[in-house]
Amino acid sequence: MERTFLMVKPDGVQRNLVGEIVSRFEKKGFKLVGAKLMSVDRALAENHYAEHKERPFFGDLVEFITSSPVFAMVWEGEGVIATARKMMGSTNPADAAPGTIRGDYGVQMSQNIIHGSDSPESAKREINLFFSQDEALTYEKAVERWV
Ligand code: RTP
Ligand code: MG
Repeated sequence: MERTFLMVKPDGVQRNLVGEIVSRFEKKGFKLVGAKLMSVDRALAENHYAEHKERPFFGDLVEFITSSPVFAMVWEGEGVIATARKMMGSTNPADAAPGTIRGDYGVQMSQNIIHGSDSPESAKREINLFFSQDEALTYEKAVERWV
């Protein structure tokens, strides 16, 4: 079954949005298979955002993501990578549709509350970067029969 890496960024944790965000993905019908509150060190941040290394905002992005704890998660379900991105909304909260996480709670590009993997390749890479094998679980949920 498909898996994705989602992370409530420091602004989302500080603003008490962890529960709200977890709730949205639970209610949608996805399965939480891994989660932890953690600090991101510089090496992990630079590795995670390596694709943006040459961009002018890279330094600020690394500074921001290491500034305060994040809530890292692995979610499982049919089409979860693309659907989670839709539920998050556009990168810039100013452009994100109401009803999406960024559309409902964000104002600025640099504080857009949540990260989500953008492809199967990045999902695999990011899950392995943030979670050890035994931290992402495999288990049955009775409710799956009803979703
Ligand atoms: P993310 O990786 O955080 O889930 O966001 P995303 O895929 O929607 O956007 P991406 O292009 O991967 O950019 C990563 C993060 O960098 C910040 N950013 N700032 N100032 C700028 O022009 C700019 N562009 C991107 C955003 O915080 C974005 O989430
Ligand atoms: Mg991205």
